[in-house]
Amino acid sequence: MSRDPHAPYTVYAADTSYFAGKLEGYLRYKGIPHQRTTIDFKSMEEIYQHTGFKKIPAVKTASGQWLFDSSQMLGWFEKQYPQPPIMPADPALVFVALLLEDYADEWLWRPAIWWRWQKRASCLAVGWRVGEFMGAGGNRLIRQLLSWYFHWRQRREFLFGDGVGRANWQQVEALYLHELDDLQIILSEQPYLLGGHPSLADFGYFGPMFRHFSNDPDSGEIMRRRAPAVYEWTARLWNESADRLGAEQHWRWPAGTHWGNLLGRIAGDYLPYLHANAEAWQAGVKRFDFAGKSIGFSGTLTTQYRVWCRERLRQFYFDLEREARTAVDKLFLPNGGLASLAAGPTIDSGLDEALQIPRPPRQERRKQSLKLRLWGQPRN
Ligand SMILES: N[C@@H](CCC(=O)N[C@@H](CS)C(=O)NCC(=O)O)C(=O)O
Repeated sequence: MSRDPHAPYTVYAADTSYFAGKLEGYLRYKGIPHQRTTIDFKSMEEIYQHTGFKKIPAVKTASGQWLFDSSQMLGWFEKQYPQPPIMPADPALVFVALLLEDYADEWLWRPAIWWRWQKRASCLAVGWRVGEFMGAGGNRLIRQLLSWYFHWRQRREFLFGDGVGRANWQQVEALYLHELDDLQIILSEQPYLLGGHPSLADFGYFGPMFRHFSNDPDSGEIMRRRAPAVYEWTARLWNESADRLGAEQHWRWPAGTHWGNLLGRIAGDYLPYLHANAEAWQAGVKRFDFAGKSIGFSGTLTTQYRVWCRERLRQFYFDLEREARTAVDKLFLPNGGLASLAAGPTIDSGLDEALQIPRPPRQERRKQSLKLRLWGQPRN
């Protein structure tokens, strides 16, 4: 019997969802008592009413409180179930884990959308699944219409309406292949990204790698052939249990050219992007042009949530003791450095309050614009 007063948890999820896969992987690993419910239009409304975000995963506790946002939830669950921690003992490595989680959450989202909705077999298969759970059930026509709608909406929202076009689609596609090539080497040498136990970095990567890349027909076959160690890791993590692994943890500091490549993408592309996004947010502009070291986007949408992501990372980075900060700086220096993370004064996302969890059940109804009703809330 669990002694957790909040348990059992009801997890609102879908078996196609990036972030629900990330959370479920974590809950299974920790053996946290939960039951899973697949969302539909009605439950998305319920989630929105209580959390203010029409997104999954969301969790209802036994006493009716609400949790949401996978990063916030992993932090909250770690406080309820601290052993064994998913954060390494060394604060410098904790920073690396946080950064890897954030990069996997936000930067690998675009290639995951590309490979799912731009490739024919994947978009047909996943569209059909989404159509089923979003309320069509056995009605073939509605299911087909929903499938087309999601196909159109995701491509518009995250690809062609967000700076992807003729000039850069090949680089977007290749982001997946680069990850595979580097992770294949790392995961051939050790069971998890930072050593013998899963860390926050593994759960972060689980988002894109599990429900999208390993599962969708087109990217899945590429993973099996090009990076079997990554494919094996997806199943290993899904089937892992903290009890089985035991309490003694061995962490490994990232080293080697494959890590260099991966950290180089973070330092050369992702962190400069986060910086440019935060500056655009502060200037109040809706879109901005971005040129990173290996990829650029013209007219990409400014995203408030990613201003918050950068705020969190900066806070952790600046709070590091001198020795840990030096270790992190040294790690990134040959790969482009962390200047874009540290640059300028803090830019406030204004999202801290809205992302606080847990949330008590809400009695008052939230009003919704027509756009929110029809288009949903693909972005935070
Ligand atoms: N930052 C959030 C992102 C959650 C998110 O974007 N979830 C997607 C599914 S993977 C969603 O619910 N999208 C709503 C929609 O597409 O309408 C988290 O970490 O949980």
